[in-house]
Amino acid sequence: MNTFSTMSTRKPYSWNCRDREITLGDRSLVMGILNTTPDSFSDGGVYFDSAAAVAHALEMEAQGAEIIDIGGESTRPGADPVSAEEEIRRTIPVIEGIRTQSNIALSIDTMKAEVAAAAMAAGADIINDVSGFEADPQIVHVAAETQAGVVLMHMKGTPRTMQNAPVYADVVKEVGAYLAARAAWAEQHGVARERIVLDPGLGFGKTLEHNLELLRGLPKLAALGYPLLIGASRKRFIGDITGRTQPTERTAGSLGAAAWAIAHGAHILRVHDVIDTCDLCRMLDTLSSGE
Ligand code: 8Y7
Repeated sequence: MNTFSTMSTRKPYSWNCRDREITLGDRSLVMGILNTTPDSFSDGGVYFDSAAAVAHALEMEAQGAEIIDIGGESTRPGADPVSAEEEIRRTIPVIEGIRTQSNIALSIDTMKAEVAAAAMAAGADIINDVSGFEADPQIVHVAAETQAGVVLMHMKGTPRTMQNAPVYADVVKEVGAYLAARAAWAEQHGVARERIVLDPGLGFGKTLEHNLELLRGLPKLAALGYPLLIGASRKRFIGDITGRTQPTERTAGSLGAAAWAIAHGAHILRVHDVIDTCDLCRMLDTLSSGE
C-alpha cells in the first residue's frame, strides 16, 4: 500500500446533468470559480462586470476547467444575504453571455429556488447549493423538474454564524450522516441518485482541525456511494497552515490539499487556480492509471 493507493479504487460514476453525462472517476475534473459578487472572497469584485465575468469563464475553459461555478451571493463568513433579484441580476447575464460562446457545463451557486430556476432557463446544468437544499427547500422541485445535476454541501449554521466556535463529536461521521440524509431526501423528492454529488463543505462551520479531519476522512465519505466534490481553494485553513494571510498567496497550499483530496477519493475540485490544478490532476491521474 502506498500513499496513493486509494486513487486506483476511486469509484467511477456517470453524473447526469440535464442532457449531459459527465464521466467521473476516470479523469479528475476541475470546476473553475466565477464570482459575480462585489464582496467575494479573493477577486475583490473585479469580475462584477458581466462582460469581464464571461471573459474569465472562457479563459478558465481554455485553461482546462470542465465546469464553471457561477455565484451571485458571497458566502464569506459573516456575509449578509442578498435578494433573489440581486443574485439574478448578477448571474443570469453571465450565464447567457457564456452560452452564446461555449457549451461548457455551468453550475449555479445558489441557495434559492428562484435563482436556480432562472439559471436553468438561461442554460445552466448544475445546482450547487451550499445549504444542502435546506435554506430554500423548494429548490428540490427545480432540480427534479429540470433534471439538473446537484451538488449538496454540508454547512453548520449559516454564513453569518457558521464560524462561531463550531463543535462536533465526530466531524466525519456527522457530516457523512448529514450528506447521506440530504441525498435521500432529494431522491424522495424526485432527484435521481445519478444526478447527486456530495461535498463536506470545507470552511463552512469548521475549525482548522475539523477541515483536516474531513480531508483525512475522505475515504469514509467516498464510501457513502456518491461522487465527491472538494473546495479547499485559497480558504482560510490553508492560510492557517501556511501562514499566508492573502488568499492569492495560497495557491501552493491549495494544490497540496487538492492532491490529497484526489488521492483520497475526490472526483471534482472547485478552484480559483485552474491551470495549476489541471496540471496537478493530469499528473495524479496518470500515476494512478498505472497502479
Ligand atoms: C464551496 C462552495 C464556496 C465549497 C461547494 C470559497 C460556493 C467559499 N465554497 N461550493 N462555495 N463547495 N460545493 O472560498 O467548498 O470559495 S464559497
